[in-house]
Formats: sequence, C-alpha cells, structure tokens
Amino acid sequence: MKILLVEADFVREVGDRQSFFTKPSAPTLGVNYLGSLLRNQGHEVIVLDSLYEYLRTGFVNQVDVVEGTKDILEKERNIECVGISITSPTRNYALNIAKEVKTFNSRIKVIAGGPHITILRKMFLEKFSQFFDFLVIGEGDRTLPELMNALEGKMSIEEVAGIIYLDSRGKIKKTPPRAILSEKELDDINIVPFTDYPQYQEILPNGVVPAITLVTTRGCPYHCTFCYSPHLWKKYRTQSSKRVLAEIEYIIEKYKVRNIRFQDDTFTFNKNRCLKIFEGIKAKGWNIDLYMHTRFDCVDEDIIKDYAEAGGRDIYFGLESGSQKLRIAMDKNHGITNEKILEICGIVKDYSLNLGLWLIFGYPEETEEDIKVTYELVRDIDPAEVTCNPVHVHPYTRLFTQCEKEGIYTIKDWLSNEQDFFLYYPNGQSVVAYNNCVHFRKVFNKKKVKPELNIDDVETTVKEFAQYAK
Ligand code: B12
Ligand code: SF4
Repeated sequence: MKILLVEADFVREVGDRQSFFTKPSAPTLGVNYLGSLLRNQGHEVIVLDSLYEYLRTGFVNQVDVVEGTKDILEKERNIECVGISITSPTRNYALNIAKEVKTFNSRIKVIAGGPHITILRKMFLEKFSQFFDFLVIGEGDRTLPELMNALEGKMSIEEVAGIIYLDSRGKIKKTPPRAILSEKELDDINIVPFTDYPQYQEILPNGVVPAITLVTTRGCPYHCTFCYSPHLWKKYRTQSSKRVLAEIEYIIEKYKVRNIRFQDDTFTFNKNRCLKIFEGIKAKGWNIDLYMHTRFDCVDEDIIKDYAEAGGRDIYFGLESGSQKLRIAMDKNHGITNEKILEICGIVKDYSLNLGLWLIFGYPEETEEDIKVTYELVRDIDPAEVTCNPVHVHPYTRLFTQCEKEGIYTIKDWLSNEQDFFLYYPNGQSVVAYNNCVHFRKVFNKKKVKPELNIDDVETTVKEFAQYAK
C-alpha cells in the first residue's frame, strides 16, 4: 500500500542554509520512525515533515506542510492512505492537512495518531468525522502496521486493537486497547526498527544528515502538573544501552551524522544505563556532539563528567521557576533547593557544557516576588540559553483539571478549531507572562544576542504584573 505520513507542524523559522549545516535541526523522529516500520513491511512510504519541506524547497519557501501535502498528492497519483501525527497545539494544521486530502480525493483513508489523538479519542472523531477515518490511540508501533494489513484486506478492522473508527454505517466503533510495548520489545529491531531518513539522503549533499534525534525511553517517571508525557506513554520504559549504542553506530555509518540529540524526557533517570551509553560512545571514539535534557534531581557529577567526555555539548534543564514554592506547586524538582541547583550548574560549567534552562511564566499564584527570585537565580546561574514559555494548559494534565474546576476551560476548548495554538492560564497573567518571556530571552540568551544583564527590563514587567494582578 502507498502511504503518505505527515507531521502536522506549524510555520516556523528554521534558519537558513548556513545555520542548518552549522547548527543543524534534526528531522522529526515520530513520522520518520513510523515510515521505517512500514517500509520494512513492504509498504511504499513518503514522509513529510516541515524541516524536510523547507530543505526540499531550497530554504526559500516558508515551511508549510499543508502545501507540501497538496504537492505530493498531485505528483504521486496513487496514494491510498495519509497518516497524520498530531500534537494538541498543531491540531488546526492537522485539520487543514486532512481537509486538503479529502478535498483532493475523498476515498483516500486518513489515519490520525499522536498525543492529541491519544487524549481526545472518540470526541475528536465525533467532531471531525468528515476528515478522518481512523484514530490510533497510544503507541502506533504495532497498531499502524496491523491497520495497514486490515486496509489491504489481510485481516478485519475489528481485529486491530487500539483504534477508533467509523464503520460502514457511520457509527463510531472502538476496538480493545493496545498493550504497551515491553522493554524487551523496545529493544527488538524487528518490532522497533532503527529509523531511516531516505528522503533526506536524497536531497542533502553526499547523503549526510547533520543531526538526528533519538528517543531511547518511553515516557517519564515523574508527573509534573503541566505535562502530558506520563499520560501518553503510561509506564516509563527504557531501551538498553546495547540497543542505543547499536542504533548510534547505524546512523553514524549510514548518515555520517555528527550531532545526536537525545530527546528523552529525562535521559539521565537511570544512571547506570546512562553511564553505559556514555562509556560506549567514548570507547568507540565516534567524535560526535551530543545534546540531552533532564531534571536537576536526576544528575550528579559522574553523569555530567561522562557526558562531557563522550561528546556532550549541550544540556538543558527544566528549571521552570526560581521559586521553590512554585516548583512545589508544579510538582517539579521540589526536593531541590536553589543552592543545590546552583551547585549542579557550577559542575556543568566546570565541564564546559552549554547550559540551557526552560522557564515557565504565569503559573497560577506566581507573584512579583517569584519572578524576582527567578530572575536572581537565572542571573546567578548565567546560562548559555533560556527558553521561556507562558504556561500552556495541555488537555488532561493536572493543571487542566485545576482549570476545569476553576471554570476556566472545558475539554471542548481543545476541540474547537476557533482556539489558537495553545491555551494559556488566564487572569491577565498571560500578557505579563509573555512579557517576561521576551525580557528573559533578551537578557539571558547569549547565543542569540549580546548578554546585557539588566534588571530594569524585569522590574518593568514586575510592575506590569502588579497592575494585572490587581
Ligand atoms: C522530541 C520532541 C520534540 C522535538 C522534535 C524533535 C525531532 N526532530 O523529532 C521538538 C523540539 C521539535 C518538539 C516540538 C514540539 N513539541 Co514536542 N516533544 C518531543 C518529545 C520529547 C518526544 C517525541 C518523540 O519523538 N517521541 C518518540 C516517537 C516515536 O513518538 P511519537 O512521535 O509520539 O509517536 C508514537 C505515538 O505517539 C504514535 N503516533 C504518533 N504519530 C502518529 C501518527 C499516526 C498516523 C499513527 C498511526 C501513530 C502515531 O505512534 C508512535 C510510535 O508509538 C515528546 C514527549 C514524549 N516523550 O513523547 C514531546 C511532545 C510530543 N511535544 C509536545 C509539544 C507541545 C511540542 C511543541 C508544540 C512545543 C512548542 N512549544 O513548540 C512542538 C510541536 C511540534 C509539532 N510538530 O507538533 C508535547 C505534546 C503535548 C500534546 N498534548 O500534544 C509532548 C508530548 C511533550 C509534553 N510533555 O507535553 N518536540
Ligand atoms: S515536565 Fe519533564 S520531568 Fe516533568 S513529567 Fe514532563 S517530561 Fe517528566
């Protein structure tokens, strides 16, 4: 069967040719991984993600996967199926992609999967049944190949666990839930194959893919109030260090990749596994650059040292706030004091790693004092980079449940295509939160702008905050 897999993505700045080759973005993992899975089973697969679309169009056109989908459908006349990967913020892009497909040819089957689908399930199909035929709930590793078999008539649709669909009478049907993959299965390359990027190889000089993402665990053992990850993957599971090293060897040989981005939620949670991976990379002498992110309560000097020696360049932490009161409210790093955080950051710097911080502004009950404390802590840490976001309220997180109770949002808000990209925690705070994001970025982002450690910017927003908070 011929299938097009699309990552529903938004138009974003990916930089230019020069920045792509010097500080490369990695192709999307999810759809490329699913593509490898289906290709191994003999299907003809085309994968479209926004980075590919940008590269394909020669770094000129804006990244637009809806246009890209249309182009491909017109060029490749016999596509029978389109699979779309959807996160909550990208739901409207996904809808536009699905509409484009159904307008082009209503007989093409549209299958949706990914975090947003796994959360909204039946409600999503009830609302958008004219554009989607099948929803895959949770892990697609086994479900998607089985669904393709069913569409080819090799088994019946009802036998495919983990899907929601419209039957021939237009009634919504649900099959039994799909069991999650075990750690043993996650290691098995016949079940979870190495990800291939053939379409990238076709367009990049000498087939070299500069950076590749790896996700070597499923889910996260923590439950921060604003985060959806633990719900998506249910139980935290890891691939073995042996499997991870084998995949790294594969992508180095095949794609000459020099930059590997470990995008696991909490890469260092299992210290032993993590050290074995770093030791393995060192022993092979691969000379690659590494990126990873983690939590302050999941690292120590052994990990940082080994990471740096293995080629670690960047390490990002979810600090979220400098206020311990807020970290407790978020259920994040609450056992950790600011002194401990500073100590860890000191070690990271001793090993010359680029230190990045994620920050959240506008969390419920954030006060002027909290913002000041955050400013002071970030100033003392002196990171290479900060990424700031006003607090997003993702569906069915604990923060969402709190908002539901407070009468701020209902799940219907996440179904409405009127709503923009994110839902924020409101009460006027989002304006202030946004201002803080802008100021913090301006003040602390060394890589992007000259650092000017200036409290005035922050004080201005603190004053604005006081006005909004009244
Ligand atoms: C890595 C990552 C990124 C990277 C991607 C890097 C890259 N080059 O691949 C970057 C930084 C670009 C990124 C961006 C964003 N991300 Co992100 N990201 C992740 C992360 C950590 C891992 C994703 C991954 O690759 N997993 C491994 C693959 C194999 O899993 P998967 O893609 O989910 O696919 C599996 C299933 O979901 C399913 N499936 C998925 N798609 C489809 C499609 C079909 C047709 C089928 C049948 C099945 C199926 O089958 C797959 C195999 O089991 C997840 C958290 C997590 N642990 O999953 C967050 C996560 C997916 N991101 C999230 C968000 C919000 C974003 C952003 C909106 C952030 C932002 N502010 O810009 C953007 C949106 C980008 C987009 N197009 O949607 C949220 C989504 C929450 C939600 N409710 O939807 C998550 C869950 C993080 C979180 N904790 O909340 N992200
Ligand atoms: S924010 Fe990070 S540590 Fe917290 S639950 Fe999500 S992935 Fe895990």
